[in-house]
Amino acid sequence: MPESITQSIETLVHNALAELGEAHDSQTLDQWRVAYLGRRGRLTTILRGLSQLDLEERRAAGALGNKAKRSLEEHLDRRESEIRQVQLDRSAELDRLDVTLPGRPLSMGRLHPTTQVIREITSAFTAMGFSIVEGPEVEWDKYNFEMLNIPQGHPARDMWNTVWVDYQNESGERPMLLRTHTSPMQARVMEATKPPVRVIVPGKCYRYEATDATHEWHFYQVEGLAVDEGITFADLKGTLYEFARRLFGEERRVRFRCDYFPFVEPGVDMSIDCFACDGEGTSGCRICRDSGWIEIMGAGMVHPRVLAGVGYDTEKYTGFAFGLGPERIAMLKYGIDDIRLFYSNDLRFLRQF
Ligand code: FA5
Repeated sequence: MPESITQSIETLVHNALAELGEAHDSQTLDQWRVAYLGRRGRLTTILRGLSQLDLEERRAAGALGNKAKRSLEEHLDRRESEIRQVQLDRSAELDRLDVTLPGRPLSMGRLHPTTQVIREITSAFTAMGFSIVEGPEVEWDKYNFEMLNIPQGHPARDMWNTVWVDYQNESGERPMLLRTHTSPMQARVMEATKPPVRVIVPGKCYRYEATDATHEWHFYQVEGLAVDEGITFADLKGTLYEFARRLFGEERRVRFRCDYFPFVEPGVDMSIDCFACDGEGTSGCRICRDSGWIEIMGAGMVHPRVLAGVGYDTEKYTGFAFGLGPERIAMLKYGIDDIRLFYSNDLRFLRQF
């Protein structure tokens, strides 16, 4: 074998190993592999040139070339694992955890005060045999007004300032609105079920109103409806009295006064005695404004026209209904003096509950 070939293979191996020792990342290793061992690499080029030699020389030079190739490959593997180990050590050092450090406190979420009060209200009624149903917030005039004995043009419509939806039907009417109360669900539930009915309906309502400390333009209501044979006003009073006792405590007194809602007859509003001044109406009571009583809901016996409207036999069935405002109840329970705090998303307020 010619001396020059042995020499150039040995020089190549020497240079290659020197360069390999300088490689510190996988990208440089890859470039090295291509330069020396690739299809057009330096060693491959030398081995290709052996074809001009005679058989004996070719065999000896080939063996030397292959030995050099194996050696370079072994060195490459070794260098690769060295580099990997250095990288691992470095990242272990950088990501080192001090397990003795105290943990960061977790910030816990909590239920909105309205949700908490709605849950208290609904569980008071479910314990008395009512089941919970929900209904649409975008409603038809038919359910929000007409089926509740409030026809077009009825002056009682002014009791509920309405947000109308910009939708027109083929007859040019605009019958779609954001429900002003949860009472439309009275009609929807009765339309879909035969008596006996015993439901409560928590849900959101909207009114086109200026806001103040006790009025929001969007707020919640919880509606109640019970219809069966022989239901009387005494059942209404007993149910609501029990509700007030469960929510506000044994010692609370309850007062019913006449009120007007077109879908009940007779209609009432229900108040509880003020727990801030113990019903004394002492001068300066911020909660009851010196009256000794706090109004919490409207209620009454379902109007026979509403029962007839859903096809119920008014000779056979009677019922009562009520609608209360959970935010107002939360305000009373927790002494909150402005309803607008509920939905202004101020964490200082929300974290108190
Ligand atoms: C009604 O909405 C009737 N649908 C209630 C009813 C149901 C009567 C069934 C008879 C039978 P009213 O507008 O008074 O009634 O509202 C009922 C309750 O909703 C109020 O007592 C109050 O707690 C709450 N509420 C009414 N308007 C607002 C408002 N703007 N912001 C916050 N809460 C309100």
